[in-house]
Amino acid sequence: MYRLKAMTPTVALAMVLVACGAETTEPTPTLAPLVATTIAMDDMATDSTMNMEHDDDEHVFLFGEPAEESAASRVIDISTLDTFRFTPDPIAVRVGETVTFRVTNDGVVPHEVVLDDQAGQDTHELEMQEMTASGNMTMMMDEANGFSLAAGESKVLSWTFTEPGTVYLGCHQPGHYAAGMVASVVVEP
Ligand SMILES: [Cu+2]
Repeated sequence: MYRLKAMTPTVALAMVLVACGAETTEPTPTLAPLVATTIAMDDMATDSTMNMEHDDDEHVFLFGEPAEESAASRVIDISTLDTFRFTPDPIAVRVGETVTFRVTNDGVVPHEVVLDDQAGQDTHELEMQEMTASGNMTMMMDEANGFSLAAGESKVLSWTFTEPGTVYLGCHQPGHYAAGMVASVVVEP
């Protein structure tokens, strides 16, 4: 809770900046507004009520939800490669199925795995680009829908898929996503 109170002035400032930015063609690209705007956009994307008590770490997923590893009916082994690819790709799952993705970085540079729909991938890519531009750290923290992987590292992500369609595993290390480091997860009805 202390964190939410601490965030409130920043979010309020960001909202003013966003409001200003909407009226002009290009907000001044200084560091502080970029970071603040990212926070504000997160809140707007996940909470239409703009509730200031909302935890900005919470992310609403339209295609499923995180699951306990013990609930998974199968394990799908995935590798991240320095050729900016995931293998295998595509990956097929079924609606209602809970699976564990066991992802291993078989490359020598850091990679990451973010499970999300196209909008989520776009948002995360923008956040990573802004962090890179600002000179801040570019390794994402472990989240409900993803993590970063050092060379040789292996982590698991368990997920229950609830809607048919195609979602994605994306790597948003600088330049990787643009180079095509995204795999399709086809959720079959
Ligand atoms: Cu990568």
